[in-house]
Amino acid sequence: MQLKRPILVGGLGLSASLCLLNLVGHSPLGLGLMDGTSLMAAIALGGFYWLFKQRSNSEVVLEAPLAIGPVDRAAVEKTLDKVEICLSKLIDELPTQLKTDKTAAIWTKVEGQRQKMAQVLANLDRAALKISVVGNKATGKTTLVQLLSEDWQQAHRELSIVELDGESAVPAVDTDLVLFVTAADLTQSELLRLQGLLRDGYRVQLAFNKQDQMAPLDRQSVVQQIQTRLENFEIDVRAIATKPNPVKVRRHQADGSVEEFAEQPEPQLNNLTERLDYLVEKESQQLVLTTGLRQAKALAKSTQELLNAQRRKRAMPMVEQMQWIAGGSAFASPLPSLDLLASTAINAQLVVDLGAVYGQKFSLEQAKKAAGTLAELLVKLGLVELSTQALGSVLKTHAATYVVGGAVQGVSAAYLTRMVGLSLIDFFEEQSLLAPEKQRFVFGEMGDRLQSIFQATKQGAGLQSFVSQALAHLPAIGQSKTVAA
Ligand SMILES: Nc1nc2c(ncn2[C@@H]2O[C@H](COP(=O)(O)OP(=O)(O)OP(=O)(O)O)[C@@H](O)[C@H]2O)c(=O)[nH]1
Ligand SMILES: [Mg+2]
Repeated sequence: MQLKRPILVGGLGLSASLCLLNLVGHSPLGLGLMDGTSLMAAIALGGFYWLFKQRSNSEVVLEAPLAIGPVDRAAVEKTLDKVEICLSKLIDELPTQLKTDKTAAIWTKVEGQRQKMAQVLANLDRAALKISVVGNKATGKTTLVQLLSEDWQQAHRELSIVELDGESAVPAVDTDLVLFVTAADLTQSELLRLQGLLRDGYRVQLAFNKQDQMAPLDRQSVVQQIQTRLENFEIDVRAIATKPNPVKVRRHQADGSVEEFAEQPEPQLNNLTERLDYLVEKESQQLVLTTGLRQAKALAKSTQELLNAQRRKRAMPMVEQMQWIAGGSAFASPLPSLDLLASTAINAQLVVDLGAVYGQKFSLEQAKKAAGTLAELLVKLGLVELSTQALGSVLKTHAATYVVGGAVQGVSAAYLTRMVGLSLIDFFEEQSLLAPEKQRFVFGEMGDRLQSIFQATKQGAGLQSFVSQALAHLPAIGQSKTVAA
């Protein structure tokens, strides 16, 4: 019985999938139809690939360069134009009923985005700067803020300086300069935080505090060390001591005795205040424009996310429709190769349709190739195998159901189609957040995404509820219930 319908049943699903991949010219292992031994090898390879991926992810690599070049007003305006285009698209794509119903929640959101756009523009002309002081615990942030406010800030009254608590606090979006305080060579987590700040478009100044705790020679080598680490980041480093430890002073008296007392050295802040003077006097407008650009970009992102949420509402029913078509055809088809051709055709259709929802045009040729690549990934990562087994055992627990031959195939095909659909939506959404020149529709790079979507769905009652839905949607399997009763 099983041999007649080998598609997606246990390990045989794998060989059938490989057969298909061969048909569409995508044999991942160059083996075509496989026997039992090579099948095991393929499964093992899938596992190996997974292990390998896990390992290579564990090391943190700092990306460079991230520094921001000079910003002009036109760049901010251009980004705001994009926000407006995105809002127009959103409105344009609204279902007719929402388009006319101005009380709908989406219109409040659109209005909110427009107000923020006006605010960004208005803020470009301000004179007051905002500095946020960040850094690890007890590096001297409070002492520094206090010192600056007592002295340096008196000459720059329009300026505000705030200390952020916590080692991962994110500065307010209207922060013009982040003053990052460290008290030693930068740790990996500090570097990551710096990198995050730069990626988010903040201008950063580094203050290396507690110089008094170091011998003069060490001082220099640590400063150099820090500068080397920051080479690609264009971040300036200033060595300071906001509250040097008291030093013991011995004074020889006229009578020959020695008097010993502790003296509090003056704070060493000049290095930093010189630099801050320069920034406030010469770079103030740049700092404000950089903040404006960052705000405009944040607005572009949140607007694109609004658009994506709207698009997802159209995309999900498409995925659902396709998954039941895939399930139905896999269940009904007498020939495994036909089932598989059907499922690739369905996935290709999904690429075209979902692409269209997310504003990406794919030819049928491109879509077929993409579907082949995705099928290849599913096999290579062992996901066909895993889900077929998992769904098979869930089906067995449906005691009321007499599971006819083909039920596992049907449910699995539907499930795989759903996972592919969800991954594509995720992929298109992520791409939409990138600048057009950075968008890359390389479907072969969707492996991690497929893995995590499978993982997320497998947890909890995901599979169980999917099987219940499948039994309701695949009529032939549903009928078999009466056979059992
Ligand atoms: N030796 C030395 N100690 C300093 C210096 N600056 C600050 N300290 C000391 O470091 C400790 C922490 O200083 P704070 O200014 O409270 O540091 P902080 O970063 O605000 O600390 P949290 O807000 O708790 O994270 C205090 O005991 C300060 O006296 C310095 O230049 N040299
Ligand atoms: Mg503090």
